[in-house]
Amino acid sequence: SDQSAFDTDVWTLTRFVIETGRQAKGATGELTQLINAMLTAIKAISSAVRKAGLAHLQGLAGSVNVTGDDVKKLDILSNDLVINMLRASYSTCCMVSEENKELIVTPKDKRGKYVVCFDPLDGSSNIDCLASIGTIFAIYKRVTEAEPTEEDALQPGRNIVCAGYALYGSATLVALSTGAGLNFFMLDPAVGEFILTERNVRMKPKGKVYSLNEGYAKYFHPSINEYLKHKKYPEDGSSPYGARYVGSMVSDVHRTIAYGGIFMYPANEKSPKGKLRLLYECNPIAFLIEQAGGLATTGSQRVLDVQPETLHQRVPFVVGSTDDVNEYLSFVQKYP
Ligand code: AMP
Ligand code: P6P
Repeated sequence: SDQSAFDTDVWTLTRFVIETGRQAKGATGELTQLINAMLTAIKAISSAVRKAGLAHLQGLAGSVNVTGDDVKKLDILSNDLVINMLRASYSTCCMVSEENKELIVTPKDKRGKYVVCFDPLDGSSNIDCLASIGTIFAIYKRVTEAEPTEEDALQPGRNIVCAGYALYGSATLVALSTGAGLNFFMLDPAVGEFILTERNVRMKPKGKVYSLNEGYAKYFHPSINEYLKHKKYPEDGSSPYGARYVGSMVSDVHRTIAYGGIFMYPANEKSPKGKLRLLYECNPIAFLIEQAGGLATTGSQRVLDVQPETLHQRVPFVVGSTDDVNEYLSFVQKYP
């Protein structure tokens, strides 16, 4: 309630990032600047998402994005916010967005040493039914010297310097890691700041929930359907798993981190590489899941070890509690 004691020494995300920046030897403050610019964009997106119905931001904007999804107005607004805030932070040399087919090169006079791959509003097909949606990003150091090129963005996820997601759910949460563990922050709309709520989040080694779109069962590889059969009719006397699927990845992933279990978007006959994009959906989430002690695999290799070839490439994606992901991998072995 508003009568609760006012914390006069509160850990905001801005303060947290400044603190970790001060502890980083030789840091110039550029990454801190970049993270805080992303947070400003996220606060503005959160505000727009919560006003969408009132501000007539819902509904098709009449175009489709590079991967053929109908683009809704909030998508465009979110994309513009992220690009403009990051560009104004003087810390990026180029960016990759789900909404832009080509690499977004930062104007010379505004360039810095970082590359940001982001999905400004993931799960946007859920906007009109008010299901939770999210923003996902991964930050890398550039690898080229002069003009930025796609090479700067086509780095394996193990090179990530910082990654995070925002979840616009019943509250607005940011999950963030710069490689020293995963931290959760909740937006206090009264102050307009994200407050540290959980430090160094650790996932359960095994959960009780599986999460995937079983509407594709007809097209799944046998290893998937055999694994699901084991979850529903366990022969070893253990209890069957529950099923949860929002269809908005940030929601499904956040629940998997918070409660344990497994989230899957595997390949299927109709999408031989699955649906989720490596650079701005799978790599950032895989980085965060590993920071929380979980696993992230394509089914044949660690997600963070995939060498990207194109900006919008897709990979099969299975993440979650170590025991659950390893159990799935045992079915991949058993049913090659
Ligand atoms: P900078 O010179 O500020 O771009 O930082 C150089 C390196 O120091 C970054 O690439 C990070 O590895 C580390 N670093 C800088 N700022 C932070 C921060 N706020 N939190 C964690 N690590 C940081
Ligand atoms: P399907 C949303 O469009 C998204 O990109 C992810 O957020 C989500 O996990 C997936 O697609 C849902 O796809 O095929 O189950 O509707």
